[in-house]
Amino acid sequence: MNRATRVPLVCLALLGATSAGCSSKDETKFEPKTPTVKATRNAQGAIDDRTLCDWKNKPDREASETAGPGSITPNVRRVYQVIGTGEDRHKVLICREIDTNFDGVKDVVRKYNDKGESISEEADSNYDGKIDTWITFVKGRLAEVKLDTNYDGNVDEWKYYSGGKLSRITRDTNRDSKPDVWEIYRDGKLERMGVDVDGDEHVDRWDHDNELRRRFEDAERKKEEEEAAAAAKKAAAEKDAADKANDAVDDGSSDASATPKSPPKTPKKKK
Ligand SMILES: [Ca+2]
Ligand SMILES: [Ca+2]
Ligand SMILES: [Ca+2]
Repeated sequence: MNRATRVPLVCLALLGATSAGCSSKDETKFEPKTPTVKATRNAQGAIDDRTLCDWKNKPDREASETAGPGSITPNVRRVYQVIGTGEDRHKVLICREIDTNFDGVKDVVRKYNDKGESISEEADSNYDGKIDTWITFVKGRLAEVKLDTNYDGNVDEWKYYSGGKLSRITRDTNRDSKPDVWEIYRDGKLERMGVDVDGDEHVDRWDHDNELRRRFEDAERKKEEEEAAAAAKKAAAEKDAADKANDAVDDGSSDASATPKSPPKTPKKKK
């Protein structure tokens, strides 16, 4: 009895330490004979990890937990839908959620269709317990990202993608939940920016050149700064190397350093 209950706990404890623990077996085999997750009950007792996948009390779904990179305890849960019966019976990954900051609470969830394509992702990027990032995929490709950048619960930035590339961003800068800035992108680069000044959700002014110029100048300045930093670093490294070389010479035979400096006396006076 005692031993029987203890085994899973040992398993759990091993999951993080050794990647070849019980978890990876379950994951690669796709056949968790021991339903890996029976619990939000963890080894200790009752820890609610605030699961974002829908799998509890669903007999046709199975969940498995593994420890991702850098985690000691299982922080990744995969939920599978069981499809078919008998010989046809197989499992499809429909949901994956991760505790990315290892505090025991799940903060990113991605959902998949039965073709294995991503449908959506949600994330609590600042770990305050509220979702602030919503991503939508179309045919498995990134299509839309909605962000609550000030974490007040309202979306204030919408990013739209076409063919996987950023095509448009709209922003709500005055916090009235309506977009007032439009940015149009081509080939992933900002082409023009429009501003709604009077709040009727129509662009009143296209800041075409100004914005482009600003971005260009920003990029240029950044480049210059990086180059300056690189140059400074290089100079420091060279100085360091030169100092070392000098030290080496000083430490070494002084004859060696003396010889090349003083050229051989020129026997000029021949007459
Ligand atoms: Ca977390
Ligand atoms: Ca949040
Ligand atoms: Ca607005």
